Amino acid sequence: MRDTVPDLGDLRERLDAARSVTVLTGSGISAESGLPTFRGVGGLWRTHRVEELASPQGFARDPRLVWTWYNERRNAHASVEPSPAHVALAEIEKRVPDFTLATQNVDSLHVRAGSRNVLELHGSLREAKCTRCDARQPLDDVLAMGDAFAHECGGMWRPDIVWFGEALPAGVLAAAFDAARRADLMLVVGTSGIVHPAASLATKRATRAYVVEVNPEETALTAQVDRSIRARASDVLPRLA
Ligand code: BV8
Repeated sequence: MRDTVPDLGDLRERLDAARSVTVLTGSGISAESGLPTFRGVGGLWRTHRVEELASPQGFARDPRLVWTWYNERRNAHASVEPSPAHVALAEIEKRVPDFTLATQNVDSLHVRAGSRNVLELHGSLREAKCTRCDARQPLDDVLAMGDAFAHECGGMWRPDIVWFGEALPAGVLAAAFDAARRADLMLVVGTSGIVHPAASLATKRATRAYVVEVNPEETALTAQVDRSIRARASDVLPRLA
């Protein structure tokens, strides 16, 4: 049974009046494209050993296992399309003078949907980097190499994403906090608000914006946002666009 259409209240008016908007997204918005989330039912972390996959230690222990997992995810990303929710955010961006989209997702769906000012807080699966030098190349080219993940410098190729215990790209994180600080309105869409420092962008320490969460479930941020709309991204964002 389709959710009742949620009442947006004054959110449209707030969006029209906002000069500066920052959006924080997580895997829930990509659930609209058919990709699994991390912690939900059927989520990636329900069926995989996270510490062995999304950590430098796990990669050092078994690089082939980690590459296999990210290859599967890369293929899944390539097999889906941006959802109406992703497209709606790209539409909204065109109407807002100062718009920033900070995403925790590595699936490139916001970029493919046409969003321009996208801060990929946890990197993306478009590129691979060397563990030893600063060489980079398209991730698909590394996968095409088959088993030889070794780089000529003696390092190994790895996905250019942020694993647990790793710092987020400094410039990207600073830009995200700057955007949160400037924002009049913040939308938090499809994240459980568990992973830091990304989640802290939506807390009152980081922003003075009016913060609206869009999520079918309660999250770690629900208690501290100004408004939590209990709905899916596709039930709300296209109506804002
Ligand atoms: C760092 C890799 C330090 C890429 C990811 C104790 C307390 C606080 C923090 C910590 C702690 N112990 C350790 C930490 C730090 C740790 C952390 O936050 N751990 C958590 C688990 C407690 N953070 C780190 O390690 C970060 N680095 O702190 O470094 C440092 C500093 C300087 C120098 C050196 C080191 C690194 C964090 C990044 C980790 N990498 N992924 C990949 O494989 O994808 S995190 C992973 O979780 C993904 O990136 C994902 O995006 C992210 C967050 O998950 P969500 O996106 O929120 O997904 P989730 O499934 O949880 O939720 C989905 C939501 O969608 C749900 O709420 C659901 O209801 C909703 N939903 C479902 N359908 C819909 C929907 N919503 C709307 N519409 C729908 N249709």
